[in-house]
Amino acid sequence: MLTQAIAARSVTSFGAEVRAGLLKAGQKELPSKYLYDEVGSALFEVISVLPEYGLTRADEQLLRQHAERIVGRLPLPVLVAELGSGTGKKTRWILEALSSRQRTTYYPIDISRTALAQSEKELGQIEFVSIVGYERPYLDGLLAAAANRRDGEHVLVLFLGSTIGNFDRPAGEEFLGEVRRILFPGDALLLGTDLVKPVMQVIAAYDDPIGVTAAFNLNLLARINRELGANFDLERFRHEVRWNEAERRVEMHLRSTCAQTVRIPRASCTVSFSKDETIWTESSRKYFPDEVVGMATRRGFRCDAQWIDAEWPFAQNLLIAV
Ligand code: AVJ
Repeated sequence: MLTQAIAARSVTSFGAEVRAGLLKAGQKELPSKYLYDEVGSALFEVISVLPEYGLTRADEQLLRQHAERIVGRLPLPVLVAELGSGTGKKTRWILEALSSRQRTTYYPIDISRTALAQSEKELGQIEFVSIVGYERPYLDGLLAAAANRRDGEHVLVLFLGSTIGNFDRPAGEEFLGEVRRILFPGDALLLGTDLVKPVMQVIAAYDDPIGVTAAFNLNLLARINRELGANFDLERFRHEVRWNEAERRVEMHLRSTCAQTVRIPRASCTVSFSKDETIWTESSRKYFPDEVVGMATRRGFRCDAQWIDAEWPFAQNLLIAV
């Protein structure tokens, strides 16, 4: 078992992005990637087992049920690179199916060292699988992982959990194009996408009755307090969920319950909020199955297969670079 971590090169500063997002004219916003510090990632783990939130269960179930079929359609041998390693739990099914056919190197890519350590712990014991983590942004990490390919070896990229839904639609499609540019014809991308479903079901999934998602959202302000020395009063912000029909996305906001001013010393700024003004913290787009095929096709992939969960509409899309 070869296990090593390759450290980050440069990381854009948290403070600079917080400053830009909160001083922006119009809708204030914060990049959703900052929801996932150690506390936020732990809260997301809880979200993923809530009865109202079926996304992670559907994702994992599809991978468990279809791992053999998925792997059976891949050009072998492959190395595996995963964008956003998370806990590594659902990746197990793919790696186990692969490891009975070939020795496999798995490259989890994540800006969070905790996530890398976790996926290593979860998957480190699988026979014939070696793990090399990259603590880098997705595309930097993918470029580095793909550079390890040997003659005749293909690359399988995993982008699971509908993380693509956090991007704007155009940016999501553009991202597929960027992944494609790193790949060779015949390489594969397994893309998980949450699908359009009744609005009530979506709202309930992001506004659960015991408040885990609210805590997940508010933790972003707590993190700014911890890391940037800010004085957000968490009692004065409320978790809010909106369905944006035009964009087909669910949005998380933090609503200021009164007029207030917050100091953020290590972002060198002071931010004023009017009563009921919101900070937009995350969006999660929902897709039509054909829409995913269209996006992929325009960006140099063909959709080889699509598996859809019957209970919670979610799709695993096996895309092959053409
Ligand atoms: C991890 C991005 C897929 O969009 O559903 C869950 C994050 N936010 N509840 C999603 C999330 C609030 C989640 N993703």
